[in-house]
Amino acid sequence: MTAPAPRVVALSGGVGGAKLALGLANCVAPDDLTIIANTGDDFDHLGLTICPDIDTLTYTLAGISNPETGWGRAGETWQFMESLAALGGETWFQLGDRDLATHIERSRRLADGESLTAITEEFRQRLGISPRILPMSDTAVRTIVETPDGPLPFQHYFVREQCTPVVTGFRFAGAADSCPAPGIADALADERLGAIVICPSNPFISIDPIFAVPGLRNMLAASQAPVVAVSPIVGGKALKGPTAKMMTELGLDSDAVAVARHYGDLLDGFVLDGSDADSENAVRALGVDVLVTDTVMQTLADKERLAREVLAFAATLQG
Ligand code: FO1
Repeated sequence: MTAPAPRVVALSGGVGGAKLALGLANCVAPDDLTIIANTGDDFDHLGLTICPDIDTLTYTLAGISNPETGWGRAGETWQFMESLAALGGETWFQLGDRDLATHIERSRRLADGESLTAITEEFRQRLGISPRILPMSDTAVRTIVETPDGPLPFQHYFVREQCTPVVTGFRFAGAADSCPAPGIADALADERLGAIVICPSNPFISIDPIFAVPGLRNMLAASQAPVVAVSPIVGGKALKGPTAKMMTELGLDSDAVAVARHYGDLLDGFVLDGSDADSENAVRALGVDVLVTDTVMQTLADKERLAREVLAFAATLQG
């Protein structure tokens, strides 16, 4: 009797995280993958509750995400946006007609008292997605970006201001009153858990909000499974988004070592891109094991290969 396949928990936010989540979904048995989604990017807009990182994960895993942007739906039409503009509505945050259905139905269900976990579960089943997607919390936790000109809600920083403002820090409003969504504690305490994967997401805006939920980081640290992070920095810069710019503005080196250091004692393993192989010893000096490989995911095969390599690496760290 061979041992049952190991279960996997992945932490993901943003487009980069969703890419590896898709790779993991294609190489882990359907019921053995749980993805904890960042909800710090969420915001209330046009009277709707919008959860971009849950939607980016859901659409990516369902194969219906916009291949150019990584967020929103493929094959979108923009009648709603055009009509909204004609009425003088806010159109800086682009909501396609298909994507709009998600926000309207989620907002209706939330107003009816359904939990974000239950809504996310229903949506992923209706979209035929196998892995479980759990929001980090069912209560609102909102990333606030501190800038010299005052605090900005995340999407105002990221989209409306196009990441231009200098970042001096982050706050996670609501975190103190939040708790991990149902299912997270059990998933992280599961004896069959073989790996906890921190996807190549921005550590500050996609992963730190998850750790801001009281108890969640400790659940990860207490898990018997190894924790492996994939660097979101390749060759000293982020493949997408403001990670390197933020790190510089926060007075950090914008390199992969600084990301490993940021995760600190949580990590058992860190995955470096080949272009950062010269950082291997510096990461090992942190007491973290290292896998050096090609972490750039362009094709589906790239995503699946990286996922397999990360899980094989985690297996060497088990025990
Ligand atoms: N990102 C943009 O840069 N511009 C947009 O207009 C935009 C709209 C949008 C709509 C729905 C959605 O789920 C995501 C959207 N994003 C947009 C991405 C969003 O800002 C995410 O927070 C980022 O992907 C980082 O996680």
